[in-house]
Amino acid sequence: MKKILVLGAGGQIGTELVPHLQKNYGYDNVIAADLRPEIVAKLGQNSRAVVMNALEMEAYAKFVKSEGIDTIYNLVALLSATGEKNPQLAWNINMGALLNSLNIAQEYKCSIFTPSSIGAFGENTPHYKTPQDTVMRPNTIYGVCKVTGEMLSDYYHSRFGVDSRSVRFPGIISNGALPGGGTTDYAVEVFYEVAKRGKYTCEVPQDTYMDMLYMPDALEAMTQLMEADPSKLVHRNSFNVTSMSFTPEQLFTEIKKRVPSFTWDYEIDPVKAQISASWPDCLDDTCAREEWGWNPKWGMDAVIDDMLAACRKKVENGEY
Ligand code: AKB
Repeated sequence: MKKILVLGAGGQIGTELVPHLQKNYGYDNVIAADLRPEIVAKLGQNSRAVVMNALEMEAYAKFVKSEGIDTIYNLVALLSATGEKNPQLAWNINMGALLNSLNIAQEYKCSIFTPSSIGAFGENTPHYKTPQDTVMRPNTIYGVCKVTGEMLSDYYHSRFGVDSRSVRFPGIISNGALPGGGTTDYAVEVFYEVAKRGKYTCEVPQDTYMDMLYMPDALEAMTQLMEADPSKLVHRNSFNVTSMSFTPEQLFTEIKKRVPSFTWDYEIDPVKAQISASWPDCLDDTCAREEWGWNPKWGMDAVIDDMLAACRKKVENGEY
């Protein structure tokens, strides 16, 4: 049986990954870790939870050893838009947490999952059906960290035998915890704002295509890849995965068909505009499908219906 540590468990992915892992591997076999005591207190209501700073190597290693951890999900990261506000901090946090995790994984023979991102690509990458193996010259510090992280994780696998695996996440749409500091966040925020105010101001240009995934598919991607037969994996760090691609204007138009009173406008954030223009319009995820059976279930229409219902409920319950 696995003994799993989720680092950065209080974020958008972690808050839903922890219960997903508990369901698959048992409540007692999953430990949620986060830097922020107030978040850990909240996580502790539904899981084993500890305060941990992934940059403090000694305490991190001691914990992994004492708990007999054999699988690490390293979700620690400053996202793309926040990263541009403080590139040095983004590098220190994103790479520090990854390097410590890889060294600990090597020492204690843990498997390790670290998400990469569409942010690993840049403006010179082919934007349509972006191949698995292609030009990777990102224009953000977040992307630089992701490409470096992919290469470092592959290096630890080939050099030290560490079982490192990863997917390149597009924007993840979810209704658990709000994302923070990403370029794709608009595709989550809009649902909350439709439910609360009936209107939304978008910072990403109206005609910018980006890939998206719904959280249930993102969770499946992580556990499915971590369970995949290693002999079938040609790639490891990292796989393209996607289930839909749309522009803000297309998303808002679809929402309006369901909520006729919904209105929106644009106040473009130049940083988000530049970042989103440099990212792929749509990925080719054939390798993930062929090597470990990636097969997402959620398309745009079903996601919109589900998000509208979930966010309405949140507003009714005073949770947003
Ligand atoms: C971001 O927008 O920074 C993230 C991502 C696509 O990696 N959601």
